[in-house]
Amino acid sequence: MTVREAADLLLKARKVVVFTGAGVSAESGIPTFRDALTGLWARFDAQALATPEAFAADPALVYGWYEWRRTIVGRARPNAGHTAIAKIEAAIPGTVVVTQNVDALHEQAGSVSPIHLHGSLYAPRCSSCAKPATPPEGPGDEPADGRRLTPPACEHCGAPVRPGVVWFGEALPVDALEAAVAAAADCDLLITVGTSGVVYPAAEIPQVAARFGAPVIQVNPMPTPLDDICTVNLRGPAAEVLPELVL
Ligand code: BJW
Ligand code: ZN
Repeated sequence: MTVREAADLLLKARKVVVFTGAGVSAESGIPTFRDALTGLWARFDAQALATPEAFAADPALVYGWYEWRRTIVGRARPNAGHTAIAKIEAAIPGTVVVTQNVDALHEQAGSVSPIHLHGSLYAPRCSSCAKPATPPEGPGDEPADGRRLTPPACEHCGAPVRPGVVWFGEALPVDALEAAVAAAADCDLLITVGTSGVVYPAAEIPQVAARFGAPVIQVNPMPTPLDDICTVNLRGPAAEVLPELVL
């Protein structure tokens, strides 16, 4: 199927779920996780940085790494892919954006209340009492002393503040996951953009839509394990393909 045939599916849809991963922000200059060479997990050890055990063992290493990530994200701007998604949302009121990303580029492009399945770099919280910590202002400063940065102490209980993201082995926010599953089960079109589809339970979202009979459009330059459930596989970068879908 071509982009035009995919665009026809979109024209007919009334309840759309747009499910995004790191690839949608790649052209904004934010590294993905699993792309060869440039992906974060090609250069850094996920077990040493993105697990609760890693934070417990070395809070400054983990906190500093996330502040470095926040610096990159804070300087990035939404690209034509984020803008096209906001355009879909404006044109089709029953659109729900579900993202695995911890940046805020969907919001900056005009998407209203995207569901963040894996949390946000802008929602730090206490690692012990879980109360929200004061969000840092503006882009983070590059941590001095390599990337290590001692986390601030919680103002309620004194425990270290942690990034408000979902690490491996942690449960996803229940409300977010339930809302995403419900939207996927109820939609009449799901568009999956820039995700490798290997991280669960998030990768269930497009599969739920397909199981409930909705067509699935995938936008990704590379094949993924989701290819087989997709009605249309559009192989290309999000910032080029998505604007063609919403012409
Ligand atoms: C472009 C592009 C362009 C490039 N345009 N596209 C079932 C089976 C096996 C394992 C599990 C399972 N169920 C659970 C697990 C364990 C684990 C898991 O899934 N592991 C697998 C990796 C093996 N899952 C978990 O641990 C989850 N928690 C959990 O299951 O809890 C259970 C529990 C229940 C109750 C109580 C307690 C526990 C949590 C997962 C958390 C994931 N966290 C991360 C880090 C977030 C914070 C941070 O930012 O550091 O989330 S990992 C990382 O992967 C991040 C992402 O959101 C996530 C998904 O990655 P994404 O977005 O797909 O990026 P990439 O890089 O993988 O792919 C990019 C794609 O873009 C590629 O396809 C490119 O081709 C494409 N692309 N340029 C369009 N221009
Ligand atoms: Zn606390």
